[in-house]
Amino acid sequence: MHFWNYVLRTKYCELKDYCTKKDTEIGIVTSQEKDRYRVFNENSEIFAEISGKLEYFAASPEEYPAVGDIVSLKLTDGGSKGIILEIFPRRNFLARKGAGIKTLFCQIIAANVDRVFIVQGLDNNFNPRRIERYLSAIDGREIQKTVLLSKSDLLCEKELAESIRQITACAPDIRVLAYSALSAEGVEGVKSEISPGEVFCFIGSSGAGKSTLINTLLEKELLKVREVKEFDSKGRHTTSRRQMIFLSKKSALIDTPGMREFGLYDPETDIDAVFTEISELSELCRFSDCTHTVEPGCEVLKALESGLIDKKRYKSFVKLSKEKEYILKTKSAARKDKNEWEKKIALLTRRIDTKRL
Ligand SMILES: Nc1nc2c(ncn2[C@@H]2O[C@H](COP(=O)(O)OP(=O)(O)OP(=O)(O)O)[C@@H](O)[C@H]2O)c(=O)[nH]1
Ligand SMILES: [Mg+2]
Ligand SMILES: [Zn+2]
Repeated sequence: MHFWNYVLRTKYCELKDYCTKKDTEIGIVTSQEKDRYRVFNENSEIFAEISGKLEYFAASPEEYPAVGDIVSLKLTDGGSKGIILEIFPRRNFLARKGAGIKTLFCQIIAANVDRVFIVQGLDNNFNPRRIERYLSAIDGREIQKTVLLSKSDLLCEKELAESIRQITACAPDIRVLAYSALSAEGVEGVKSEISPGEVFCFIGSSGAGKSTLINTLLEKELLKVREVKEFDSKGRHTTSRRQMIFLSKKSALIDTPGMREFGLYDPETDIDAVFTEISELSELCRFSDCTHTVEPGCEVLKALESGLIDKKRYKSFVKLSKEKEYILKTKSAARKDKNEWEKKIALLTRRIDTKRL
């Protein structure tokens, strides 16, 4: 049975009934590029746009459809196109702070994801700090995570073991798998992470090997991949849009364009879970709101001086904590503004009502 028919029966049958009653269709968003979407409805993939109403009421980027969203549609052009009417509530979503923008807005990478594969190359792309960032930004309660180290063919056994050790050190409870798309070594291990009826999203820098891996899993050259020699470090992307691909019709894989920045967005983000050696010590600090940077009686600083805590990990922890603090402040300021605005509107409405009386 096709992935979509399977999840429709097992996860979304109530939504399907709802659509049938409203004389609309139910679909899953399979690709998004600017304001153009592709949606899989029943048995085929069609192009779709969003309705004027959805556009009008969308107050922020989160309120636009994302790949993986379950939506209701009205078919047009004899069923070959569609208009997206509603986005059903998301089970979860994978997001980052909008790149390069100072104000806080959220960019949704994919919705309703079961597992995220964080792909990193064992070439000059290798960077444990970036892995810490990804792990901190993705909500592990909602979305399972696996780190995939590509291009293992470029390293000798000893170098490979050292790289895996470094990543395992920053992700103690996360599975870390190394593989080579070139020799196929380790690819079976990646396959065993993929379960039927689930959605898997691949994220990582440009050139990490996301599309190559998806092609390997599909056993066909479906996605565009660039020659290694054409790659430069300027962040040119080969993949330009987020796209869902069905693996032997049972599972859904989402390819994404390489990301240069992965800013934290969610104020609930659990940094402590990624830095357990630091968060455990922080409970012993003299001040409960210790920032572990200047305070006297800070157990984290003590452990740093005695070499118990890794300096690079400490720096990474402080940086991510500051980012989280910034999100919290920005969000609460935005909430305050909104409350004040709503109070003003309520007052104005009351005055108008009193005058009318
Ligand atoms: N040696 C080696 N090269 C690989 C491996 N996997 C991918 N590559 C090469 O790495 C380059 C980049 O691969 P892509 O799959 O296009 O990378 P991507 O992550 O999809 O990049 P964007 O689409 O730009 O985000 C290609 O030239 C691949 O052939 C691997 O396991 N070993
Ligand atoms: Mg790609
Ligand atoms: Zn402290």
